[in-house]
Amino acid sequence: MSDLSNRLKIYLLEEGADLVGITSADSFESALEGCKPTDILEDARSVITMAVSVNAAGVEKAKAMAAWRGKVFPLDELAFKASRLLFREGYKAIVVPSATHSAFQALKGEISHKHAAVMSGLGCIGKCSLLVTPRFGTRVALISVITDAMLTPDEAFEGDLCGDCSVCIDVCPVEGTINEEKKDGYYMIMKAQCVKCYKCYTSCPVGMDEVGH
Ligand code: B12
Ligand code: SF4
Ligand code: SF4
Repeated sequence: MSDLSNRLKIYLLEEGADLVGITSADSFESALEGCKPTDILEDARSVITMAVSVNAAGVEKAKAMAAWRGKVFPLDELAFKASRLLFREGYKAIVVPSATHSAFQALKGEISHKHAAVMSGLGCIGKCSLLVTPRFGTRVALISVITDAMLTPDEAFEGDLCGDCSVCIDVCPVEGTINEEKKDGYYMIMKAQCVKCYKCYTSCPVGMDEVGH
């Protein structure tokens, strides 16, 4: 691993990230049109993705929403720190916000943090189409930083953490929103039907014993 990649990871973990991964900008080839790192930074080479755990196992919607929102500012700060370190080393860096109003409206982000997280080894896309991490299940909040620095990429996550589980399908209040259908090899949901109840997020049994913070 390059010295800069290593330093960046150690620094971000010390500053409060629970998981940090790096992927190459090239790994976004199959991403939606307009949602590639090079659409944001023309000479993008690497994407750093950070996850912070969210203490929302088994809680109701209002608590889950508050717990998730409470992580947006810490994540912004972590991403700012990552971009500042890269800038001081002479590189360009652009923060992709954890989620913006326009991204929720358009049903697609500037880049997909879930996609970046899978490619940088943090977890897999589960049946509910959320990122599932081995330690925290779905209960993480994500942010990414795009840079022209050539960092050492992590291995993409290859495992399947869902197996025969169907908890998210069973708890979703809008039938047919979560199904076992895959597109391009990944689970998809019927996005427009989602009522944002957080049930798939709070109920995933993976990492249920890890409370998070
Ligand atoms: C738009 C959006 C929504 C939309 C659409 C959700 C969706 N499934 O895309 C709505 C409003 C429905 C929504 C709901 C929720 N969201 Co939301 N949402 C976003 C946002 C802003 C963009 C996601 C996006 O770009 N989707 C478009 C594309 C990527 O989605 P897609 O077409 O389904 O993607 C598939 C394809 O790209 C395919 N694929 C094709 N080629 C390839 C190649 C590779 C390598 C990979 C991996 C995949 C892949 O796999 C993907 C997954 O199925 C992100 C923040 C961000 N910028 O990433 C948060 C985000 C995904 N949401 C989040 C959360 C917490 C939620 C909710 C739990 C609560 C809420 N906010 O209401 C629910 C859960 C619903 C669900 N089961 O998905 C978290 C997810 C954390 C996690 N563990 O994954 C994010 C990352 C916000 C954050 N920064 O933490 N969300
Ligand atoms: S947030 Fe609620 S409605 Fe949306 S997919 Fe998850 S369980 Fe279904
Ligand atoms: S609830 Fe079960 S099926 Fe759904 S994402 Fe979590 S492990 Fe996968």
